Amino acid sequence: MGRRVELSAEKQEEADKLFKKEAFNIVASDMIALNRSVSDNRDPQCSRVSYPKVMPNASVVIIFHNEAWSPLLRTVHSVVNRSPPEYLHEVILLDDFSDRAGLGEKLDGYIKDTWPDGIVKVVRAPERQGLIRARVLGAKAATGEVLVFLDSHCECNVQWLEPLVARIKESRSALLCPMIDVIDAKAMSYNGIGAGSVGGFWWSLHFSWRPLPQRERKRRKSSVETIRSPTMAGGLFAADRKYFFEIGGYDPGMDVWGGENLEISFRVWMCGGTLEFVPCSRVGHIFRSSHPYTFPGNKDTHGLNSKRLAEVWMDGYKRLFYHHRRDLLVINPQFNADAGDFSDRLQLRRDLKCKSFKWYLENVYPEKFIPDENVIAYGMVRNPSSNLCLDTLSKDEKMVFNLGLYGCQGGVSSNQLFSLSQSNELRREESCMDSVGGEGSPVKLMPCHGSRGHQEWTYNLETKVIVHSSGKCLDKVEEKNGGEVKVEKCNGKDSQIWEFENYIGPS
Ligand SMILES: [Mn+2]
Repeated sequence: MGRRVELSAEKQEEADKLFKKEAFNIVASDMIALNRSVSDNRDPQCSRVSYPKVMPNASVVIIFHNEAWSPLLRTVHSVVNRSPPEYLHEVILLDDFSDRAGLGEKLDGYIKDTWPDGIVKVVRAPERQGLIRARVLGAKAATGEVLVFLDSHCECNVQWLEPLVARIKESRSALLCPMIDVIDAKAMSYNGIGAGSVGGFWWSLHFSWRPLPQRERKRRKSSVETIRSPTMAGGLFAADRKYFFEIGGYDPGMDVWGGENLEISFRVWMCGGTLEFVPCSRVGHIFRSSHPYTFPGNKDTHGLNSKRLAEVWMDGYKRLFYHHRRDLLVINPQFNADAGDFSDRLQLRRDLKCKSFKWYLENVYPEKFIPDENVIAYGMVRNPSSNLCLDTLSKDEKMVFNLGLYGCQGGVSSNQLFSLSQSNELRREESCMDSVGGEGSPVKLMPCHGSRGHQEWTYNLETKVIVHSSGKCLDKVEEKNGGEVKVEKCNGKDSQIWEFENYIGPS
């Protein structure tokens, strides 16, 4: 039933040793039945949905490279055991050039013995493809009406397939993501998650989870209805097979891993499709703490793939990506920022008559904060007498921390990009400068709450002071790199003078 595994002290020691290599508890995984059941953790409404008699069939494509035996086979067993045979056309195991023992003849033999009807097929890549190109190879080998991509360390839950194929029957241009449950990498327990999130992104083009927006809460009539999401996390999704190729599959110029999930997300929305999360389809996934495989050539594939996606899909908004990745802006032999030729992808965008990225932001992701549009001021916030600027000091912006100061970097450091929003927040993409208002209390960066109060700041263009809602002025604690900022009684001294790199004014 997906419960946690308890290990003896001896076994635990072995598990800890192997954890470093595998990034999950292989000892516990090997102790669990390959066909274990999991608890049905869907919304109770889901079991009352009735699906049409005739629905498209699916090819489930599972890519693996040196995956451990038990998670790989548990994935396959869960697919076969919990998919109605009439909708499961085949399972394609795409071996991306593994060299781990057991994944060759032993695997072929196990599959032949376990599924003699041939429902599970192994396809082997002749050389290492990387995740992105391997998925395309797997999709090309598939012949079902619907493609479902899964990672090689998943467990499908009860009735996971029916809501996916049913929705594609309704709308062939919908890309669908099952809800991803967490299989704990240490205890191997199957844990349900809520259905309250959608996908977003950072301007650095990393994926983020976002709370379910109000407009989606309003639009949906029941908890079983699909949820529109601006982006997807990546590994697990379903699409009409022909539609998947019509809109360009994956970018074959992308290497190994990274950025492909945002690329396909932007593309499907901009080119007339939709991206939806399906609350009644749940699939568990082992979230590993690191990539247990190698990146050929040690390239920054996430950066280079993201550069391709920015160049092809983001129009002028690519400036916001390059603000984070100036190293990728020019092809500099020192950094190797060559993302290859993407003229085919630009042609695809023209052929499909896709909409602009501005359309995407306005219609699909209107909550997304744009640091330099519709704001009062943006850029560096500089204290002229010290030439120090407000700076995140590279801290993790998903956390709460004291804001810092650092020598001004002439506009080239994304750590120094701040915006004064129309609602008087002094903010980053997701976090706002916040002060409880006490004299000398440090100013923090924390998630924006959008209701002013501790997060309200007004800029006086004449006196160049930044005044907090408490009436106190933004001030320096110490005049040094790494120093902090505070609010203090306004006194007109140099330490309370601030200049914005770009001042536009209230609209
Ligand atoms: Mn994975």
